[in-house]
Amino acid sequence: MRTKIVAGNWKMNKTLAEGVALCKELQEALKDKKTLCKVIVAPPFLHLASVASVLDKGIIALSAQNCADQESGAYTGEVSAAMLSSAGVSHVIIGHSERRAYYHEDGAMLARKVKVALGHGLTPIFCVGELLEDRDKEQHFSVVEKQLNESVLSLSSEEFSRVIIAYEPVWAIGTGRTATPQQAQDMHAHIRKTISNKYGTEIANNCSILYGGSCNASNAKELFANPDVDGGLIGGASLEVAKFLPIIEAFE
Ligand code: 3PY
Repeated sequence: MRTKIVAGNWKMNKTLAEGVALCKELQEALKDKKTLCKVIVAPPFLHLASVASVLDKGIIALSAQNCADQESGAYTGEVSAAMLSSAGVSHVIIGHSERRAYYHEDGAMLARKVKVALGHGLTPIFCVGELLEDRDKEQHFSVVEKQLNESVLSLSSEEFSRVIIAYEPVWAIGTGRTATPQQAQDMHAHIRKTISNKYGTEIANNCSILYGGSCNASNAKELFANPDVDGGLIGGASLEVAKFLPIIEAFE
């Protein structure tokens, strides 16, 4: 049975005090619950060390939203994988479509980020997803396959087995539009097949593939019921416990 996961991507939201308070409230709500999935939160960089000091990692794991593609040195404004690891971070989101689009992160740069993250014991949550025009041209499968090929499919089997994949169709991010459960299942099955072709069925079957893109309390159950959807990477709905908790509880 592969790990089911619900991860909250806070993006650039919450002050430091609000972020720490949100984590404490979420932890309190989860403390005595038997959840069927692993819960991860991904606050902004600035919040990570403070959040780490109040989190019980057995209840909530901590992720960054990005990391540098270099080890260390003269890279003003960057945060390295080693720094994240030293602050108690265990996961890092890499290749979110907002980073690809607004900060021009390409496949080669993302491949370096994945490698550096793995080298410091971090688990990459590697994001893929097509634009609406790709889907309209029926090129969504090939676009996602290319993103995988460019950045994660040249890892060794041992390295790849530590990677989580998140499928986030760009047309569903921040738009209120969600992929239908069938669209999500079809893409997740395609991703798993692509992984299997490269690394074999065992590694493919053990890989958690999350759905992201306007996933919320009202659609999570239907999305997560699909055999190849192993949970969600949640944007806006992770910013309030009342909205995030029902998503965590959506597994049956
Ligand atoms: C969204 O749900 O909008 C996301 O981008 C999650 O990463």
